Amino acid sequence: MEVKADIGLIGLAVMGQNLVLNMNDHGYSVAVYNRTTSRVDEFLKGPAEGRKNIYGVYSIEELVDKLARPRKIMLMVKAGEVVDKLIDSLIHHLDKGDLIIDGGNSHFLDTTRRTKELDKEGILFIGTGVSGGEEGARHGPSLMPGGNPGAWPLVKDIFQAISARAPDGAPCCEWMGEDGAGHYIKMVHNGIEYGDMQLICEAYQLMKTGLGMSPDEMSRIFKEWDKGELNSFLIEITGNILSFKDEDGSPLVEKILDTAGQKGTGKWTGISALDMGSPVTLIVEAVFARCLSALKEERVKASRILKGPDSQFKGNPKSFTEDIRKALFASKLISYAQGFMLLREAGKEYGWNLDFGSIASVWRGGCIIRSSFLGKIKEAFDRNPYLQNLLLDDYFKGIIAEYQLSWRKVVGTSIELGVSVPAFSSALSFYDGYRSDRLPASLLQAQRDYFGAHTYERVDRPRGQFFHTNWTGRGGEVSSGTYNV
Ligand code: NBP
Repeated sequence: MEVKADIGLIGLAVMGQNLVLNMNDHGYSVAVYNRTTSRVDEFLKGPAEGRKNIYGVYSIEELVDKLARPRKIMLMVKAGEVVDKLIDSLIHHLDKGDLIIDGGNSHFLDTTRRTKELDKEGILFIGTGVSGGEEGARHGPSLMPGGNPGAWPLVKDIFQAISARAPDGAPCCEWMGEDGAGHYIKMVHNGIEYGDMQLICEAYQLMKTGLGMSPDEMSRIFKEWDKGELNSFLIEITGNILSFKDEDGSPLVEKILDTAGQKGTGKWTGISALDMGSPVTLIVEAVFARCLSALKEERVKASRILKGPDSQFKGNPKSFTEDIRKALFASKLISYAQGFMLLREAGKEYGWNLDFGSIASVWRGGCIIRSSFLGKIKEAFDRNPYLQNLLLDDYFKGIIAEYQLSWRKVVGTSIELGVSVPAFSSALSFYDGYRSDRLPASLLQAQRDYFGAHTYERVDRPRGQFFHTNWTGRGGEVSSGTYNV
């Protein structure tokens, strides 16, 4: 009898190839297919050479035929239309109960649509976040699967076997929730990654322009920070990047053009936050900081025209460096608090029963934002799964209380020096807004009612009663129900 493969994979680019090798390392047999079929041969003769149980196939029909039932087929292809086209060409060959998994960076609403459409055909669907890039795919990614819950038992063993392990040995892969939940959580992961990177860059900029430190000095500082509570993949690689030398022996980082690229998941996170009215200020600032960096020519021109203060710091550099570390940690905490606020809103909006401790747990290893800090977040949600906001957890509350003077000093000093720190400062502003029992929105509501008769609620009347005032004596008494500015 012909031997059948445990799982099929379509898309032998960098992610697909490495996932296949990873699955094979864990004893799974994999049938592999790629649109450009020469890539199948290149893979079999290259990275997969000498391995047993990796089978190259050259058509969709051959792939389907090679799989044990219920069939499991993972797509690792470019996100978007390609995924729909592949699903269309697959479903005619599949039987009820077979499973398609999309491991690309698909938009969560596409995943929700695909899950529902395929469910009608009796085909199971999973949209899974895969984080950790090439290295993660090869040796253990963080996996965030969501979709049709009936599909999870079919791949749980494979997925948990190939995923990264957290420091306590737990697999960095758990079922995230229905429909697009897995891809949503991966999107927020990427948004948080934008925030983490921007915060690190602001610390770097302050040390560089404010304190006049060399890349080697900064590298030592980041390596030192990596030994403490900031311990994380991104801090670690920043330490390595800063000490990396170009061929002529000078720091490579100084030769890299300061215009940041982006692929869109940070922007998607911001759009989702705006859609749901969730104040995820730090991630959005991080996206805008990349946009501002991209205006290189305009900035160079403006730098010759627009004047700022002297950017040289005059105080004690050693204690200010420690202040920067504390500002970075406190701001990071705000970023994660906002990220989990967004997840809570999304859970309500889309009807997902999200387990926040589990989300923090699967991010502890394999992915770009992996850090010791995520262990603390998991512990906070373990202590109280209904925790409304991470800032209210005793551990995090204590950190902010202890660090906020340094944080304020860093933001204030940056403003005095004219160093742009949008993430540090928006994090602090969010903190001050969140802890305010009265915001100037009272005045704002008055303005809205003044010019547009939008009405307001009063502190001395029950919620839900709306009032309109004829502010000028000229307007009428009619309030607006539709005109919203
Ligand atoms: P790419 O995103 O570069 O996609 C290349 C693959 O898509 C190739 O196998 C290509 O086949 C296939 N493909 C294309 Br393009 N159009 C196709 C079509 N019409 N029909 C069938 N196949 C088609 O590969 P990747 O960087 O390995 O990423 C794969 C997925 O994983 C993406 O969604 C990506 O966003 C996501 N992801 C990537 C990373 C990362 O670090 N790279 C990390 C996490 C997630 P061909 O060889 O015939 O052109």
